[in-house]
Amino acid sequence: MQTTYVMIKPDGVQRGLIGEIIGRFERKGLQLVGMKSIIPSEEIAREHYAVHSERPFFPGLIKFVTSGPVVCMAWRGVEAIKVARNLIGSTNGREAAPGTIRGDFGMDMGFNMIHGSDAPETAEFELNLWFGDSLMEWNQDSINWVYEG
Ligand code: DAT
Ligand code: MG
Repeated sequence: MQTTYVMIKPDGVQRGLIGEIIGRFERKGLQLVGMKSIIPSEEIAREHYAVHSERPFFPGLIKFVTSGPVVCMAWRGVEAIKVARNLIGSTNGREAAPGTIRGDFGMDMGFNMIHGSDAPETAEFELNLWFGDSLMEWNQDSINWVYEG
């Protein structure tokens, strides 16, 4: 099992897409092990996007992601990191495949509504950054009808 960090960004919240987006992860069969909504501080936003700190779009990205509420989530499942990235779609909404979140609802590169960890190391870093050790351990009974083995 993997756990991945997923975050609905301020544009997704402003556009009223929280329920639509969460529903896709739920219906896929992933398990929700963390969720909260906050307005991110500049400090946490800068840490989260530290890998992009030298890029020209970095200041705008920080301003955007701290502009209003985000929904922070932790989703667990077999290969959850890749599964979540597949649900999310490629970075630019105009090029993202239909059926993905960005492909269905997005028209922009910066305003792409949602973040998902891209590797086990980044998932660990991001989950720790946003949730610390407060993830929930719980048994989801329906799991027996999600995985055969
Ligand atoms: P992703 O969110 O698909 O993992 P990323 O990690 O490369 O994409 O970039 C993080 C975010 O930064 C991305 O969701 C939107 C923004 N971004 C990336 N490249 C950009 C660019 N060339 N211009 C403006 N914003 C960009
Ligand atoms: Mg990324």
